[in-house]
Amino acid sequence: MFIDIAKIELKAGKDGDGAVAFRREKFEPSGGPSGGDGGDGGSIIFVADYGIRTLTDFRYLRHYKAENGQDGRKKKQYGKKGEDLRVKVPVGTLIKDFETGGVIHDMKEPGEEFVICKGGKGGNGNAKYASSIRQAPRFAQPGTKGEERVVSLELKLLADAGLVGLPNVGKSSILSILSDAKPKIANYHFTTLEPNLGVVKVGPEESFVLADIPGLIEGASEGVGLGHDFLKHVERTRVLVHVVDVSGSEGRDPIEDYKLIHEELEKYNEKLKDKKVILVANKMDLPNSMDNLELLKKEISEVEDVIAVSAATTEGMQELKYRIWELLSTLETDYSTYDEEYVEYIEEEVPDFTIRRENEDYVVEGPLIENMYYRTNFQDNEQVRYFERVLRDKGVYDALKEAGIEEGDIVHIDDMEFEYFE
Ligand SMILES: Nc1nc2c(ncn2[C@@H]2O[C@H](COP(=O)(O)OP(=O)(O)OP(=O)(O)O)[C@@H](O)[C@H]2O)c(=O)[nH]1
Ligand SMILES: [Mg+2]
Repeated sequence: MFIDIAKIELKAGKDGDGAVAFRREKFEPSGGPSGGDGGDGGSIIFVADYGIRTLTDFRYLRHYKAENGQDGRKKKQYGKKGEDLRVKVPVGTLIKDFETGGVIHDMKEPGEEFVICKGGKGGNGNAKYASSIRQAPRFAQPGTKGEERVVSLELKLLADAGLVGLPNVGKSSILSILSDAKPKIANYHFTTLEPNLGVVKVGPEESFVLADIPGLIEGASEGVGLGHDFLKHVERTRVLVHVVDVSGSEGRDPIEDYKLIHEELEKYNEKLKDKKVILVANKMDLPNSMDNLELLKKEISEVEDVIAVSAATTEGMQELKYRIWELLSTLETDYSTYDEEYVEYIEEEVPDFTIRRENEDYVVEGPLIENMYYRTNFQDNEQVRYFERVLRDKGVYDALKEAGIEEGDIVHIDDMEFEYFE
């Protein structure tokens, strides 16, 4: 099985901080608190899209970041929300936690959206903290960080189109020109012993998977030669790219060759005869090819198209690429997701704070502390009191007591030290 894998790093937007502001009005000299809330940070959202067939692009673009929210402003104006970042992934992509390998989500529904990283929540402005006893709050809530994650994307690659034909007709040569694959190419039969898969890029976001299987010979459907075992790959493709040596350089007749392979395919699986076929007349650079091409076109009418190419000069290769793509676009995608047993991803609860001992002292850490701490002005008594109140409300004091703290012990919060008093 061929699996496309990409590791990417994602970072949702941080929210904007709340604002501290006071209204100044003619008839209300003291003014009221008017700081607006910060805008939420943008989230990162995966979108399952049929147009994308592989994870190739994720190997080059590894970092994704959604926009930050803007800070709140005066006059209760909210900060602007950060723009969400939508990232298209192929239908069937498995999103795994990079560390544990656990499956976070299976993008199996076309068009489906999944929020992988939530943006930070906008902080409240001081207007939100006004109350009958605290009429002029001088603090605003800091915003929280956006989620960050490292994930791996995995996709079982299924070939969209399969190259079939007799040995030595140039299948691997064609694959090597159209795709990123580097198959072995040589002038003898059965150079290719195992199927090769390559990703063919068609546009900035469009690509398809092309497979090259070992050459087929008469009796392949009954197991003669090498091709038989690999015909199952061909069964699952949507388009067959049937290659013949149109020059007949090995003393063969391209029309007979086409028929021979066509019959073998049909014998192997009845359904194969219903597959759309593009007939590739390769080796156009060699003598006799022009005449043979005419005969081929006249004789064989059941194919979608006959395309004359030369893998040696690359003539016609672009046309072939677009023709395969065009045909694929008209056909339903028969995707299937991973069938492998997979490990469930268990989300780790991140506690608001943790307490640990460092020698005789106590250290309080965690997102709650970080978020509060970096926006509190410790010169301002009111803000300090608010900070303390949040610590108390969130259970930091209780937790310290539980950890055995006593009067006069030292508590570290970030780079600050406090003496503990009841
Ligand atoms: N002159 C000429 N030679 C070609 C062309 N395409 C392929 N060849 C040559 O034909 C030989 C066979 O090419 P491969 O691409 O290995 O053929 P294949 O169909 O993959 O062969 P198997 O893997 O053995 O089934 C090589 O020597 C190629 O260089 C072409 O368009 N013109
Ligand atoms: Mg080959």
